Amino acid sequence: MSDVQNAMALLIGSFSKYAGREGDNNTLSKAELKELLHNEFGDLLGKATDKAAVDRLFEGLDTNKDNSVDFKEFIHMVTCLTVMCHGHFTKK
Ligand SMILES: [Ca+2]
Ligand SMILES: [Ca+2]
Repeated sequence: MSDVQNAMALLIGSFSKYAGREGDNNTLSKAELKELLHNEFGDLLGKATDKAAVDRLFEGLDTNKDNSVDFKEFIHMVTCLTVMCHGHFTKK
């Protein structure tokens, strides 16, 4: 697999790992999202794992308001963060 294909597979695998912890295997509950943020994005998001911050982020990500974060909603956050990182690393 190419690096990009590998990255895609890793994202799908990571999402599934957390989504499968409770309730629906295909979506993240708030608790699952918190775990994922804490373990996978810890240093990148800084204090984003505070309860209030997780509540805000969860509501922002859950665009169809079904009280869970599906893969499409999750990948939107990853895309935004990746664009931010890219901007940071390419700053002159
Ligand atoms: Ca779940
Ligand atoms: Ca949702």
